[in-house]
Amino acid sequence: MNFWYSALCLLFLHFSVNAFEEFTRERLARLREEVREMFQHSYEGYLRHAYPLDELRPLTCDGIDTWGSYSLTLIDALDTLAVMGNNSEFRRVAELIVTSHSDMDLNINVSVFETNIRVVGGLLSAHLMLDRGGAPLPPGWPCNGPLLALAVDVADRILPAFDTPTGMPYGTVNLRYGVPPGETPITCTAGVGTFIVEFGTLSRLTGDSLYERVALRALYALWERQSTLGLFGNHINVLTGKWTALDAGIGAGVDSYYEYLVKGSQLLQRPELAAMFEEGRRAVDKHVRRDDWHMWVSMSRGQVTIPVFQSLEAFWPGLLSLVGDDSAAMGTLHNYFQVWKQFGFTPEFYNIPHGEPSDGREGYPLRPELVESLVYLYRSTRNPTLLRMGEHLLHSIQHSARTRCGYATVKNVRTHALDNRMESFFLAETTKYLYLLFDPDNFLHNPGSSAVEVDTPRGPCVLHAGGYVFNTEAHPMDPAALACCSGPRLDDILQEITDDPRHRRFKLFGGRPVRPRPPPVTTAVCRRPTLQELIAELASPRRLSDAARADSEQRCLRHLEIMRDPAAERSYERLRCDRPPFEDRLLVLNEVFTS
Ligand code: DMJ
Repeated sequence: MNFWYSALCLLFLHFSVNAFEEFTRERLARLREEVREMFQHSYEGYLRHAYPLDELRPLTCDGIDTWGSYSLTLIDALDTLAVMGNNSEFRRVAELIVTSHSDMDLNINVSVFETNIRVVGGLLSAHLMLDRGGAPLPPGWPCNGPLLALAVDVADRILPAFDTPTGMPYGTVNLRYGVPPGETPITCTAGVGTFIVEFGTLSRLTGDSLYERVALRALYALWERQSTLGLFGNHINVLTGKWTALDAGIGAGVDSYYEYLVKGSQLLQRPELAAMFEEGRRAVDKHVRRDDWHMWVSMSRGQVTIPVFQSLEAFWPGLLSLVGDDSAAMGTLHNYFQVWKQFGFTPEFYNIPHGEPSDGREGYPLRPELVESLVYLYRSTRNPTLLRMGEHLLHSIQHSARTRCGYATVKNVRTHALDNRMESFFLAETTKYLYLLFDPDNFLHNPGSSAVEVDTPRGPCVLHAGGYVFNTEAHPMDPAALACCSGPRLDDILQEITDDPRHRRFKLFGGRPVRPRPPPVTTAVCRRPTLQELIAELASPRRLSDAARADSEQRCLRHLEIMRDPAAERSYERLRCDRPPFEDRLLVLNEVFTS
């Protein structure tokens, strides 16, 4: 343990002692209610002034279509209603979305990334929460249902974007016609590597492995193109596989690629993805990290190119906590929180050497990343200082961003002037994470102490046993539901245990005749982990044994082979892809660091 970490711990301990005295259950309940009111105020503002458009404009109190034309805020906010226990509204809106979006056959160009994380992710998560939200359960749930069908419909409409020689997707797709002619082939790294959580969920729930395979292929395509330092650039040409923006970092344009290696491995029990993250993180620590900051560096040489901290990077401490490294997470979080305290918000870009927001990037669009990290770290450490930080964040937003009909983007963190925009992630993420921070007993924090049994066409299933994996838009996925719809049936598990001589001696199922076992039917790309591996993984999810790691590397190689087998894929009509017009390329340059 180095000197600075020890000093930091003492500092935290000092605050903790004070904070511990302050954070009674009553105080937590008050904070929770304050967050609920914050959500309710902006949600109602959206419904009253903006629905069915995508977003509320919180200064003019009207609405606007932004990312598509699919009532984005309503879909993005739906599962937050269930998380906060507003079941009647959850039920009403779940039905409304099914009836008002019978399909997504819309002639609109949308971002493949945003549609996936906000719409597909939002629909899947709401589908998996139907029972929690007190909604009627459709026949075959959780492996069936109208919200799942709608998520499949949307995913099918963005799939043509992945029909490229590299397997990496275009950034834009038309929901009716596929990739627009002349579409630029330049996509940011996160735009390539942020699908495995949603697509894996789709595959495991529906039994159609296509989605998971497509997402994995894109992840591996990126992985193969890492620099000799083990770093990833910011933008890549999905037709040629050549990097077009060479700055490596953990913020805008790259962020959720790292996030999905961790979350994909946890949700889908794919240790090879965790191994990829660990390797990627080693390179980040070696070349991108400077003390507890992260800068932008050249992906090939490692020298600093842009010495800024970006507001989006604040998810990183949460991710580190998720992989079990709370000490590194605390150090970095401390730096980010100091920036928040300096201005009352984190600006989009903060120039580290100058200690100032970067010109033109002084805004705070109500982003969730800092409070997201607080949630993971608090869950892991129970350090009440983190609650105090959360309270500080909540009151900054209350103080400066609240308007008559919602909450507004802060245009400039120096002056706290406001902009007429409330992104849908404010209701999907920022308010949800704040609520979860102050609600330690929320079902989403279940440490595995309770579960629910449901009857499904595949037999009895245990759901809501904890271990929820949040997509990058804070839409939680229940891993138990995935196992329920695609994993071995209870009968198979009993059979496996009965067959195993190590278990037979316990006479667990003494007297039960051992039936000959048919070969396992798998829908996923790789073999399923054995029961023993699953148990070992559940008992110690953060540690991979050497044997497991070696096995995961083998599996990783096998995936690559499978992914390269074109015969194994469903084919799409190849879409014409002309050289992008000059304006489009300029637009892409401008997009660097703006996602
Ligand atoms: C969200 O849409 C997601 O969290 C995404 O990964 C990054 N940007 C916003 C929130 O800041």
